Amino acid sequence: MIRLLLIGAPGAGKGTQAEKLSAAYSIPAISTGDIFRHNVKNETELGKQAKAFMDRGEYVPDSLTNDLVRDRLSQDDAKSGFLLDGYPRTAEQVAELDSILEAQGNKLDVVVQLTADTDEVVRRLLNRAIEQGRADDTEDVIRRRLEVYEEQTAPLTSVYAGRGLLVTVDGLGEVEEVTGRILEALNARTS
Ligand code: B4P
Repeated sequence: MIRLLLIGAPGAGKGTQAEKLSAAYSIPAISTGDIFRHNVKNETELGKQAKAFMDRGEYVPDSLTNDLVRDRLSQDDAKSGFLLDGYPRTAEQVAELDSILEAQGNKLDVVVQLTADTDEVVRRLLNRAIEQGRADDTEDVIRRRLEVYEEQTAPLTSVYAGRGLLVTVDGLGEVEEVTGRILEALNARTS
C-alpha cells in the first residue's frame, strides 16, 4: 500500500507514468486534470466553471479543486492507497491535502518529481495536440501553463523535500525507461 504524489511540469509525463504506477501498485490514479476534462466534456456545472481557466492555461481556483479532491479521497478505493497526478499544485492545495490526510489518520509515503527540459515538454505537448487535439495544447497556452507551473508549483517541491518525501526522477527517454527509474527509486526507499 502506498500513497504517492506525482509532480512535474506539463508534459513531463505525469499522466503517462500515473497509469503505469497505478497498475504496478494496484492503486487508483487520481488526475485532477482528467476529472476536470471529464466535467468539461459532460458540460457539468464544475466543467463550465473550470473550462475558462483551463483554456487559458491557468489553474482552476483552489476552492473548486480542493472540494473535488476531498470528495474523491473519501471514496472506498482510495482508502488503501492512491496516486495523485497533478495535485497539489498550489500552497493552498498542499495545506488542504495535509488536512484531508490528517482527518483520515493517513500520511503520504512519497512525492515523485518528474523532470524534463522545456524544449522537450513543448515538443511532447505539440505532438499530443496533433494526436489528441486537447484544447490547452496550443503553443501560447502551453507557454502559459509552463509559467504558471514555475510560479506556483515548482516551489512546492522544496516543501516536500523538507519533509524528506521528495524523490526526483529524470523524465527523459522512453516511457518504459522512465517507469523503470521511478520503480527503482521507490523500491530503494521502501527496502
Ligand atoms: P493536466 O491534465 O495535469 O495536464 P498536464 O500538466 O499537461 O499533464 P498530463 O498528465 O496531461 O501530460 P503528460 O506529462 O503525462 O492539467 C491540465 C489542466 O487542468 C491544468 O493546466 C489546469 O488548468 C487544470 N488542473 C489540473 N489539476 C489542477 C490543480 N490541482 N489545480 C488547479 N488546476 C488544475 O504527457 C504529455 C504528453 O507527453 C503526452 O502526449 C504523452 O504521450 C507524452 N509523453 C509522456 N511521457 C513521454 C516520454 N517519456 N517520451 C515521449 N513522450 C512522452
